[in-house]
Amino acid sequence: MDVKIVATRPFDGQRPGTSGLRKKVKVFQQPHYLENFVQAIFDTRADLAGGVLVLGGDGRYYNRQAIRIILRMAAANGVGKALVGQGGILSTPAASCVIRKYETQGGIILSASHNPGGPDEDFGIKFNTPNGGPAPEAVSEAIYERTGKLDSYRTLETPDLDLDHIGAVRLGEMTVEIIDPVADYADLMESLFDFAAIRRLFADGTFRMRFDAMHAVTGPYAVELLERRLGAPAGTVMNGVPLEDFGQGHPDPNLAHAKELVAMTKGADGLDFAAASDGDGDRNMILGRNFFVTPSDSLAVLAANARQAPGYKDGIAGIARSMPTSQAADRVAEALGLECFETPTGWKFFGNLLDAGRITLCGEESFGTGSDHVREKDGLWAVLFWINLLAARKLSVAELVKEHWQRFGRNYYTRHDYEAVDAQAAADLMDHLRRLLPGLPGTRLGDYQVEYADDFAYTDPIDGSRSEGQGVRVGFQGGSRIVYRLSGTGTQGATLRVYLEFFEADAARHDQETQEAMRPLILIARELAQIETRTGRAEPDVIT
Ligand code: VG1
Ligand code: CO
Repeated sequence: MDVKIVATRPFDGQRPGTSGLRKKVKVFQQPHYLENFVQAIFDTRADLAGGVLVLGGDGRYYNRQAIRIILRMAAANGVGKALVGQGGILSTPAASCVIRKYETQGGIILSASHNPGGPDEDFGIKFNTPNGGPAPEAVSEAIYERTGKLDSYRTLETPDLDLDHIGAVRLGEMTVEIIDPVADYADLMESLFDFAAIRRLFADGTFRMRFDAMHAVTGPYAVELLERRLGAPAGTVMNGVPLEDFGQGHPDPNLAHAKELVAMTKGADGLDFAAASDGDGDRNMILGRNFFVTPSDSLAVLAANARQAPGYKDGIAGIARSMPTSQAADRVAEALGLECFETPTGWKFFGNLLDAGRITLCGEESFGTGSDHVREKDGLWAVLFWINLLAARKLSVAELVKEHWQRFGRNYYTRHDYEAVDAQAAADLMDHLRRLLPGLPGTRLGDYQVEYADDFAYTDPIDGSRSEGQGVRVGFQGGSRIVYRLSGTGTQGATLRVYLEFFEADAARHDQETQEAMRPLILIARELAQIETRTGRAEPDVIT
């Protein structure tokens, strides 16, 4: 094996964000850019030499080229074996499943998740540790530090490998095993949910649903699970063929980007159930007839009903949610006498709690829900969980959620995003808010009395690691909140996220339109942060 040592120089800005390194494809296509980051992974993860690496991505533009670059480098860096999804495909939760199942030394996932794909759009790479989860901050930081010092990387000069046929081939001294990207994951799903009950629901013929794969990675997974293993009618999965540019869409399962699907749930004749997933398959949106389930409510409803699914029949340990996620899950935890954790944004912060068995379910307001079955959020898992609940409880989506609100109260919730704003203006806005913090507690903003105001910091209860500057929280008496933070996944300027939550205990007031019910809080949030004066934006770009 002739290892080629290629001279290189560090690039600025290879620090991973909320979920790996995400940049425009053009940035990744610069000579040595991807290679440097990958070499930094091999340099800092010594056990990959002689070990097993999982590799796959969401199929977006540049996925195949990147896989080939990484495979050559893996062989040149002494990796013993690479497990690669056929065609270079592995959804993020499936990659996590494979890393865990085969007890590998980690994985590299290629994805920019819900960001658009194509030659002028986004690409991304992240390293997952042997527990199957996204690298914790200390690991990412070590990789980043290494990128600043590199002067060479290792690769091979070999012809392109065939990624499309299942089986093992050699690359230098490394074995490359092309695996079925769906089978292991589908088996895991079958072990968690009541497939017999779900099959009966579909066989009955009255339950009508669609799953929108948004031309992204979940198509083959959803067809296998819903149409093949569970017997849903052909065509249940829409946009099921993964495309490099996601059909020029924005593979983000929310009310703004999955319009066609949402329309199918409207009216007296609307679907009973509809769901969608994102580019890499870790997000989910849940809809019923004329009904949208907020991701925060979804986590709370799954937690309250978990015993209905065979995989959780003995009950759950604790629950965790990211800080901006609504406190609906906290109310369930309290009622069930479970521990509840509030973590910074990003799935990596759930890993230690899951590994330690302190939590079983966790979620984020950004359409992310998951459990201890893998170490990533999992879109299809959430969809199957919901179908399992509908089959077991024999209620509609709306009935299930309304029943939940009756019992626990309703946490009205919305997120307003201001995208691609000037980065300096966004940083100044956050500074302005931080300066206001000490003076806020005890003051009144409109009808709301400020109870606390802080810049969220978190100490991991398992390893004691500390994460600061995780977003500004303003909490009001009665449980309402405003949270501000800047996105760590965007590739253009800054994205300001404003998260709003308003608690209503009275069931007679649970049927208000969300934006209307939250209007006073929305206006307070805009004024307090001086959003229009500082960013020039009178209205958000995306409301979810
Ligand atoms: C966003 C979401 C966050 C999520 C992250 C990765 O991050 O807010 O909750 O964990 O995306 O999800 P940010 O920093 O842009 O707010 V995914 O599906 O993009 O891997
Ligand atoms: Co994603």
